[in-house]
Amino acid sequence: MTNNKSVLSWIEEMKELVTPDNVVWVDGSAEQLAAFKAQAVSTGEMIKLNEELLPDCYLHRTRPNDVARVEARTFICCRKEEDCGPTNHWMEPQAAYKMLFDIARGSYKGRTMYVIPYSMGPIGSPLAQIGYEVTDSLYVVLNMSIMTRVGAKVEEVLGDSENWIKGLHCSCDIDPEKRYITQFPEDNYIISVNSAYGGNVLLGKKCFALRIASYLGKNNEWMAEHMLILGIENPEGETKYVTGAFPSACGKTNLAMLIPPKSYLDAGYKVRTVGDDIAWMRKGPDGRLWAINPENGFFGVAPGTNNKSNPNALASTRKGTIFTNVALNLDTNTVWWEGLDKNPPENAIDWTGEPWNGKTSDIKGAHPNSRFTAPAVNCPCISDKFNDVSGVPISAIIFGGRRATTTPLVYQSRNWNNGVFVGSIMASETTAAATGAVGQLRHDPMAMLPFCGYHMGDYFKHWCEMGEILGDKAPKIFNVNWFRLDEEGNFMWPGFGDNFRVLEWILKRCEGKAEALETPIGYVPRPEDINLEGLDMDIETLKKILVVDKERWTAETEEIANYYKIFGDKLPKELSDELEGLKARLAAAE
Ligand code: GTP
Ligand code: SPV
Ligand code: MN
Repeated sequence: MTNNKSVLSWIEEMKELVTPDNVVWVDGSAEQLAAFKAQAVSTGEMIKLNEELLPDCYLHRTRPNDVARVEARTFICCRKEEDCGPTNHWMEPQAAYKMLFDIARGSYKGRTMYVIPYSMGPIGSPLAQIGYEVTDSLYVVLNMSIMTRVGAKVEEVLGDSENWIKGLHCSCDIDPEKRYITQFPEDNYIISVNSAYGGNVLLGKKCFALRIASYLGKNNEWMAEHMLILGIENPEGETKYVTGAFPSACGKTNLAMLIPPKSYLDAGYKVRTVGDDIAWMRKGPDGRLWAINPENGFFGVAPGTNNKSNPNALASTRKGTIFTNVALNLDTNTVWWEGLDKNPPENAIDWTGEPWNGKTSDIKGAHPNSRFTAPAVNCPCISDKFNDVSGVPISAIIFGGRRATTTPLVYQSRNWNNGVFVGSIMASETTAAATGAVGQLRHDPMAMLPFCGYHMGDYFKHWCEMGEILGDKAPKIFNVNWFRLDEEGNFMWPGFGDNFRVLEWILKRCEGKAEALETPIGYVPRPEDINLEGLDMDIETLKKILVVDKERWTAETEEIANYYKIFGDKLPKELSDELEGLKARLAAAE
């Protein structure tokens, strides 16, 4: 426990508000964690899985109405409504505090208040930030203990500083009508009530590391992004790092842990994972952009994860992992989800807690947004720079979405501002990671639509400013799309490990060693520039997914012009100029 006055006085305030029966300070020790797990098992909050097959692993089920982020109930509570912007929901801070404190008041009665001191980023990194989360959920405590660095060491580093983020979580009745996920960027404050689903309640993750941190970054020349970070080691032993921003459930975890095709492995290429969801980046002493992963674990999508699609992710979940909303195999006391293997259990319990026969049932055993919370140290390909306080230097930034048409497999932007434009016009089909319809195309600039803690127009401006700060040392910016469909609705690109073929072209472009065609949208590889060795794919299909279709892109520019209107005079001139440039190049094209 700390002597920090600002911490102690806030904890007192919280105690008076939520009136717990007792208070437990999370110290991060193995003994305390073991006791928490035993307690969660004794109350049924978690189910202990087969200790031989899945040592120290647990299953948890949330309420069926509480399985994903709720964007409609997520609010940015800044003083001026105009600072929140058209893509966020706003609540006036004083009114919000009152309403939320009314919901929170007395809600820990008969319960324990857990106080979690945590660090986002390696403890002691100049890029790391400290938070306190108060919660009445052991599930939250145990997940935070995997996803962040928790405990006494964090408090030592904080000392008596007032520079930390407040987070209050109250489970209440898990009432969806009273569910609110709120961030107060000007007060470094987060309040989340009536949910127990990861993205809504692991307050270090989206609430702090993206919404609050993006605001902090804007004011202090750094960036908090919804990005994976990976290292690619070439046969000469040099490692280059790239980041990638794809919307929720669009392939960050998969790309971050990919295994290159055999010919590359034989040649000596290796991929190393630094992060799978969030990157904090700032200019380093050498002028380049350096990134850290503020997290300490992976909160990954379970369905579709298997030994072929992502063996590294699967291996990461074999010990010390919490599974949420997957099926329970009663014969083996292990877990199962759609796409794990072709052998669903017959004697099982589905994610809602009902008996389930995977061979005969036509309902799903696992929720489409079921997740694993796995320690990063479990990952067979974790980078040796994972805990490096300086982070890693970034050579390329990759944007990407889920687009059945229009966007080619890969293209390179013309320069930094054009790259910011490419990020700003991202559109992607919605997924089960948030509540609401799935498969609907929507704009999701830089994959930050649900996560930007301030006005998206100011965010675009911040990106342009970072380009000025970095100058000619700025990473090159690319866009990818693994999700092009043919007429029958099949993916045209094999994806997963074969995405390495695209990464190779990207890195070569950064070094000036690969050819490309200049098109109106940017530089696209010629079909022969992508290595298809060992892949059962004909060059005609590749040609099709590299095409930049003038008519579709002309229609797209009209769509973008329309979308840009919502930003009003907050749209940076750099981006309206880029749009005009694209229109002109399309008009001049054959
Ligand atoms: P969040 O954790 O929600 O931010 O998601 P994420 O971006 O890390 O997504 P993840 O890597 O877990 O991918 C989610 C879904 O995309 C899974 O259903 C994958 O099977 C699918 N996916 C990932 N990579 C590819 C790919 O290269 N091709 C295809 N077709 N599907 C992919
Ligand atoms: C996402 O939805 O982008 C996630 C999962 O990474 S959550 O933590 O729920 O936000
Ligand atoms: Mn995410």
